[in-house]
Order: sequence, then C-alpha cells, then structure tokens
Amino acid sequence: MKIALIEPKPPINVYFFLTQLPLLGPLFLGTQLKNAGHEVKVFKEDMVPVYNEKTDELHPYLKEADVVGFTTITHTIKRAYMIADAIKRKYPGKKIIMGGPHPSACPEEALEHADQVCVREGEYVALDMFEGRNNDPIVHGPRVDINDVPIMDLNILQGYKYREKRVRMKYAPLMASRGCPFGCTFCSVTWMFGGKYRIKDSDIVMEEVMMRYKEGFKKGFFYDDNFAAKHDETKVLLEKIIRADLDFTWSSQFSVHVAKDRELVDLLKRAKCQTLFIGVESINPEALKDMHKSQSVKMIKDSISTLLAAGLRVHSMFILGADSDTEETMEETIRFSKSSGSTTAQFSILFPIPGTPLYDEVKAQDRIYINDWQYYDGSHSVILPKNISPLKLQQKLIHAYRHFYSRKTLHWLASRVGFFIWKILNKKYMKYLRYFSRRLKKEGILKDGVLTLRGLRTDAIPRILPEVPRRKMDGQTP
Ligand code: B12
Repeated sequence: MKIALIEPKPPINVYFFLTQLPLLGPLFLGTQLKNAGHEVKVFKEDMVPVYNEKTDELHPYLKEADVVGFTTITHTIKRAYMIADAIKRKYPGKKIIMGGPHPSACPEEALEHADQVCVREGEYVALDMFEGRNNDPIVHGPRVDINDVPIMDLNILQGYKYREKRVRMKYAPLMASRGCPFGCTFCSVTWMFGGKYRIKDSDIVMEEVMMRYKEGFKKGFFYDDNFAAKHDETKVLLEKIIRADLDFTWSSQFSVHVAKDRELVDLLKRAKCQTLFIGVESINPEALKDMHKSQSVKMIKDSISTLLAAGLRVHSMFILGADSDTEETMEETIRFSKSSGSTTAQFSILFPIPGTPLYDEVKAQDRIYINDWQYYDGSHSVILPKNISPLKLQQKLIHAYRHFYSRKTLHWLASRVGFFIWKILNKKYMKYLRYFSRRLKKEGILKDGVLTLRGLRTDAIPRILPEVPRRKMDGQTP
C-alpha cells in the first residue's frame, strides 16, 4: 500500500528558523507503517509543499497514494482541511485520516474533511486504520508504552536528503519521554498524553542518539515537554550521554524545578545540553495562579540564575494576558525578561488551545472574539483579556520583543524587521483588532468581573476572520 503523511505548513511562518523540526507523529507512525511493508512518504510542507492553491495542483504522489494521513495543530488545521478537500474533489475514493492535537480535540469538525480521525496517541491504532481493519469514524488511541515506539526512519521524510547530503534539518529530532505531571490551564499536553510521565528506557534513547550521530547530526532537540520530570531517571540517561563523549550538543524543554537539583544541573552541562527552554510564563504571582503553574516567582528567579551560572543557555518563555495581568504587571514581566539575563526569550499572548481547561473556561464565558483557527498561535490576541484592550495586549507583545532584543544591534534590527513584516502579513487581523477594540470601548461592559461585549456569542462568531464592516455599520455585531 502507498501512504502519504502530511504536516501542513502554517499560514505565516514566524518560526522559520525552527521549521526544520517536524512534528514526530508522522515519523513514528510512518516508520511503523514502513516496517509493516508499506511505501511511506512524509511531507513536511515547509520542506516540500503538497498543494498549490493558486493552480489547484496536488503533489503527484497524492494521486498514487492509497491512503493520506494528516497531522495537524490548531494553527495549521485550515490548510489541512483545504488540502483534504482538494484531494477529495480530485480523487473522491481516496481515504483520508487525520490525527494530531487539533483533530484530537475537535474530531467531529475534522470528520467534515476526513474519513477517520484518530484521537490522542496513534501507535496502537494506526496500522488497523490504514490497513482498513478499523473503519470507525473516530478512533481513540490508547496510551502507548513508549519503549514500543520504533526508532524513527528519517529517510521517509521528503526533502530530508538531497543527493545523499542532508539539507535543511539542523537538529536531530529525539524524544525521551511523554506526558507531563503538571496541569497548566493553557497547555494541551497533559490532556493529549496524560499526567503520568512516561520515560523511555535510557538504552533505547542512547541507541537513537548514536544513530543520529552516525548520520552526521552534531545537534539535537529532545521534543520532551519536561525533559527532567523524574530527576533520578534523567540522571541515568545523562550519565550515558557523558560516557559516550560525543561532539553533540542538544536542547530541550524543562520546568523551573530542574535547577533545584544541583547535581542534575551539573550533569546537564557535562552532557552538553546547550539551551534549556523554560516555561516562566509570568512574574505576576496571581497570573501564575490563574494558569495553575506549580512555581513561585522566587523559584523562577533562582532557577534562571542557577542555570546561567552553570554556563547553560536559558530560553525563557513568557505568556502575556492572564486574567490577573494588568498593563503594569505585564510591564514588570517584560522588564524581568531582560534583567533576568535569559539568553533568549519568547513571548506569547495567552490563547485557548481546544481541549484545554482554558478553552472550556473562556468559551463558557463568551470571551472568544476570533474563532478563525489560523490565529491560534500565541502571536495573536483572540480572547477578551480582563484588564486591557485586545489591541493594547497585541501592542504589548510587540513591545516585549522590542524591549528584550534591544541589547544587541543585530537583534534589535531583526526584531524591527520581523514585526514590520508581521504587520504587513497581518493587515486584515490588525484592521479587525482596531475595529473590535473601538466597539469594545463603545459597548463594552463589565459583568461579574468579566469584560463582555453586548451581543458577543462565542459560538456565533464565524470560523473565518470577518471583514471589517464600513464605518456606518460599526454598531452591528460582526
Ligand atoms: C516540537 C514542538 C514544536 C516545534 C516544531 C513543531 C512543528 N513542526 O510544528 C516548534 C518549537 C517550532 C513549535 C512551535 C509551535 N508550537 Co509546538 N510543540 C512541539 C511539541 C513539544 C512536540 C511535537 C511532537 O512532535 N510531539 C510528539 C508526537 C509524537 O506527538 P503528536 O504530534 O501529537 O502525534 C501523536 C498523536 O497526535 C497521533 N497523531 C498525530 N498525527 C497523526 C496522524 C494520523 C493519521 C494518526 C492516525 C495519528 C496521528 O499519533 C502520534 C503518536 O502518538 C508539542 C508538544 C507535544 N508533546 O506534542 C508542542 C505543540 C504541538 N505545539 C503547540 C503550539 C501551540 C505551537 C505554536 C503555535 C507556538 C506556541 N505559541 O506554543 C508554534 C506553531 C508552530 C507551527 N507549526 O506553526 C501546541 C499545539 C496545540 C494545538 N492544538 O494547536 C503543542 C501540543 C504544545 C501545547 N502547549 O499544547 N512546536
């Protein structure tokens, strides 16, 4: 059987420098399907696009493929639907299966464009779905034993190799665990993979590291959401990496708790961990509480300084716009990002990922004013913040980047150019935001402590960002 697995490209690629990192679902499942004897091609659209919407042309392999699978997050779901619809239009008999975080949270919506949807993990159900033994429209994937997950065969990734030379992928994709013991309200990981942290046998991880190293990779990225949730087991793996003595640096995501264990920090440094991506989110204690972060402001500050003092790089990730955030608290967080000495920083606007407690909460409160999934990426304001206008919040995000990256001329220049381009690409969004903020000012009321707009009903907002009505229609609900 011929199988195509597609990771659609995002509408605007703000992560262009990191886009060599493919989502691992298609690589794990594709390897499994290949091992079962199928011909598998994985298309990460940033590398090899599969659809030209201007000419309505599909990649030739999609004609040959018997089954087409999609892996998508909320931000890329619209393109997944567009490509799936084009496939169905041209080849009506072709089977389409969708999976990934967004279809898992919204399976009925995805079924309007696919024959089957996989909810949560795919490894134990994919073979039956692709080979046609399980034809249920919605298939719930059980939690897998991650030691059963095969070592990825990167050769199935189209565009990965060019004339036997590796191109585009700088970081070897690796994964040593699944799940997260924390329950941050905005994150879909605990819902997708569970609160029980599953860690891979360190020998299997080492086998994969060695394989990537032999393939020529000098850098790696562990896709774990919390690389060191179980300190003792992580230490076993780190000791093995140190013993292997490779010319190989790597990075991963961590919680601030990592720095409480000095031995662990020391091992990370010796194992050539380069950058720790830390979920700081805010230094407003109330905002941390809102988001159910299991960390205090003191822990954040201690953690960053300990890691930096150990010679590690810290990429701090911040979230602006929690319910307890005011302009002042956000300013404090922004000032802290720079004074903390963090090597790099990333700022997001709080946004509701379907499936998360935050999504259910703001939906029930009718605070979603943009339903268009393409804006669900953390760089757009889509829900009514409590203490600031949506437009001001958007401007705060831009200000945060400018402030943090003002240290070095090159960074300053890059952030200016970056946002200039962002604004051009987001003309429609900015126009809508201005219009919406104007209406909010005119009609907004405070009800039970929540800012609401008269007549705003989350479920009545269209899925496509509405055009801004002409001035005379300003009074009407969009
Ligand atoms: C690595 C990573 C990145 C990388 C690159 C990812 C990429 N190519 O898009 C970087 C750092 C660039 C990144 C950026 C962003 N990310 Co990110 N990222 C991840 C991370 C940590 C790992 C992804 C991964 O490979 N997981 C492991 C694989 C095995 O899981 P999986 O893809 O879900 O696949 C399993 C199932 O879903 C299912 N499945 C998947 N596809 C299919 C297909 C079929 C046919 C079947 C049957 C089954 C199936 O089976 C798979 C195996 O069990 C996840 C968190 C996580 N643990 O998943 C967040 C995550 C995917 N990111 C997320 C987000 C929101 C973003 C950003 C918008 C930034 C932000 N503000 O956080 C951007 C957008 C990037 C873009 N594409 O435009 C969210 C997405 C939630 C959502 N519903 O949209 C996640 C889930 C994190 C979270 N906080 O909730 N990200």
